[in-house]
This record gives sequence, C-alpha cells and structure tokens, in this order.
Amino acid sequence: MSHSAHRRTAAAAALALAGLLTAAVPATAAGGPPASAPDSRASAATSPAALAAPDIPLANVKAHLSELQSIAGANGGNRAHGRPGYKASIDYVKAKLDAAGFTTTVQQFTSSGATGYNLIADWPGGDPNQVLMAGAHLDSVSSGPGMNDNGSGSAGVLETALAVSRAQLQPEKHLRFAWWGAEELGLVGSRYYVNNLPSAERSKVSGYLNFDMIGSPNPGYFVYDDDPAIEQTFKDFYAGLGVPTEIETEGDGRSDHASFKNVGIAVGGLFTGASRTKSSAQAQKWGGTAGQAFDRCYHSSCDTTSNINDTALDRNSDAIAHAVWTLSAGSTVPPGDVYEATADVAIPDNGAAVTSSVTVSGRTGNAPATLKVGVDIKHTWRGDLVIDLLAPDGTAYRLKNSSGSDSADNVIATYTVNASSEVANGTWNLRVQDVARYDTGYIDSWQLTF
Ligand code: DTR
Ligand code: ZN
Ligand code: ZN
Ligand code: CA
Repeated sequence: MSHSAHRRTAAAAALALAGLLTAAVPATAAGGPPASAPDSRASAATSPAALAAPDIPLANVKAHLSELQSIAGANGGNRAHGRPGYKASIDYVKAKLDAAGFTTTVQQFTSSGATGYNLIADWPGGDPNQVLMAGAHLDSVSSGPGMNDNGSGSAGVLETALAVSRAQLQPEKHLRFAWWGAEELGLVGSRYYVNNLPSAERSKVSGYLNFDMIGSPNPGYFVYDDDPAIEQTFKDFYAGLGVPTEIETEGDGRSDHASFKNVGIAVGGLFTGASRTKSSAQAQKWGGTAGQAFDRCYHSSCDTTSNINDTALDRNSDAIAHAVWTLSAGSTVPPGDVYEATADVAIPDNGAAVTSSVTVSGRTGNAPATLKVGVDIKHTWRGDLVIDLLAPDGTAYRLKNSSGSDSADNVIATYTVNASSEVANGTWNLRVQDVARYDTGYIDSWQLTF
C-alpha cells in the first residue's frame, strides 16, 4: 500500500534538484541514526532489585541428608538434643559453612540438663540494619534419625546458603542462616536465641523464614499465613510452578518461627505436613494418597532418607532460594516503577517487525490491569505502523493498528494494557512493523510503568 502521491512528488522534486534522480528512496527518519545494537543503557533501565535465584541441586540436598543419616547411624540412631548425634550434626553443617566463607557462631544453652547448640551463619556484607534470616531445627527426636523432621529443612537451608556462596551474592540486606537445637523439646534453641538477642539487634531482623519438614513422603504444599509479603513470595514461586498451595493452619506456635513472631518479627515458611491425614481433595490437587498421613514416620524410627519425597524436597529447596534472593534484594520495587529501553531501533520500511526489550525483575506477582506502555517512535507517516506489546510468555497486546491515511509524524503516546494475567517478571518486548512503502522511522524509546 503506498501513500497519496503528494509526499512522493515532493520527494522526487527534491532528489531531481539534487541531481540524484534515482528510484525514490524512503526518507530516512529525520535525524534518526541507523539501527544500533541493543544499547547497554537499556539493560540499566531494569529495576535494581532481585536477581533470579539459582536452581538448588536436589542431589546436593540429598547428599546432606545422607550425611545426617550416617551421623545418626554412628550415634545411636538419632540426632537428638543432648546426644552425640546432634553435636556431630552441628559440626557437619558448620564445617560446610566455614569452608564456604560464612562467619559461623555456635551458641550454647542448657535444656533438660544437657548442653544444646544453635549454629548461626552470617554471610559477610549487606546492610547490617536489615537482616534477613532463614532457619531450620537440626535436632531429631530420640526415636529416629529425623530425616524429614528436620533433616529436610536443615539440608534445604544449608544448600541455599552454599548457593549464596557459590553465587557470591551481594544482596542489599544482610543474610543470616540458623540451625536450631532442642526444637523437639519445645522450641528451646530458637527461643534462647531470640531471648538473648538484644532488642536493638532484634529490630534489625526484617524477617525470619522457617523450614521444618519440607520433604514429607505424602506431601502437601503449605505456606505459613503470617507476614503477607513473605507469604506472597512463596505463593508466587509456587504459582510459577503451577503448584497449588494451602495456608498452614496448625503452624502457629508449632515451630521455631514462633519466638520470632512473638517479638514482632515478620515470619513465614513452608511445610509439607506431619501426622495429619491428606484429604481426597488434597490428593486431587497434589497427588499422593488420600486418607494417609502426610508423614507416616513422623517422630518415628522410620524417618530415614527413604522417608522423603524428592519432588517436594526439590521444590521447597528452590522455594527457599527464591525467597532468600527475593526478600534480601531490599525494598520491593515501589509502585509506579518505570522500566525503560532507550536504544534506537530502526524500523525497516514496509518490512519485518522489529522489537525492543526491557527486563523486569524483583517484582512479585502479576503485572497490573493498568500497565502503562509509553512509546516514542519517530516516523514520517505513522499510519504505516502496527505496534504490539509482547509479554514475557509471548502474548501479544495490540497497541496500534496501521491507518494508511494518517500521515502525521511520530507516535508519541501512552497505552494502558490489562496485563493482569501476565507474570510481571521477565522480558517484555515492544514490537513495531512498518506495513506500507515509503516513509520510515525508528523506535526512539519506550517504557513500562507498573
Ligand atoms: N513441631 C514440628 C512439626 C510440626 C507440626 N506442625 C507444624 C506446623 C508448621 C511447622 C512444623 C510443624 C516438629 O515436630 O518438629
Ligand atoms: Zn518434630
Ligand atoms: Zn520439626
Ligand atoms: Ca513506509
């Protein structure tokens, strides 16, 4: 489709005057530079928030479990408070963390006439006034090795800490990991830690994430319904997997997050279930066996490494990493945050579509129903242009259709898109195509505003 001849006549006359009578060539956009490689500034336009967490290797988590199982086997069959198996467990975890560059502290306490130990591991760096904690109790009951309860949580937190070291993560917040003693005696170790944490130090703890039984053999996927932002972070992770979750209803007071919650620290966590029975509705959504306990070996000698559901352990270990990476990135990206691409991208005349991208990260949940798309496209006949927004999953939202008669210059406009069905984080693209001969232009810049 070409335009009414008036513009061409003018163009031909200009060329004739210049003695350059050749086939009419599309006027390059006024002042428009040639297409440039993606501008490094474009990447700088992304929000300075969370990087994506790495996948936590299930094999590594299971290797920790195997080690803890061996420790129990070498120490009377358990890793209980006051027994040699517990101190050996502490020594194992501590050695891994020391080798990975953590600053570790063993905090001693007495309970039921025996010495107990908490292991605290600080990752150097981050704002000391914003401390994100993640923890798990390391002790078992005396009747068994305690692989699901709570080798699973201990190993998941340990491997996440080691992943922080592998990544040399430098988040805005300071990261602190903890393995608690004597949880099975009544949350003793974690309570001792909180009670002995000076109030000035307590106020620096922005959140505590608790992981107690995250690999139950007949698993449910329960999220603590405590701090909303923490809860949402876990829910978003599972939404990304397409795995439904339920609110953990019996959690209050039932594990080590209780002492943190009691002093007003934001808490959250994950749980795959203990002696309660999985309902048929839950078996429908999660698989497994209805009418059977989530963990038939709860507090029993059969709580061994074969009492673990690998899928649950894998997913929850990855969820721990997701939460640590996301929540340690500092303040969630404020509303109205703008993500901009500034690289100029030439639009071939009557040719293939071109795209310009922005990367959104550090947000939680989906994009809003009123996602603003601001475009600045220089073009000498804007009726040539078809413009779409492409969501990270490729879904196209039409912003502008071509309209041959619209001969005005440039498209400088803001469109509102209902992107509420799209996950916010990811790479978004502006796609522009010039569908008519003559006149052309370039993408000057564009923005997404959440
Ligand atoms: N008290 C934990 C097991 C447990 C039972 N209910 C919940 C809810 C949330 C976390 C843990 C638990 C133990 O036996 O270690
Ligand atoms: Zn227990
Ligand atoms: Zn437990
Ligand atoms: Ca054209």
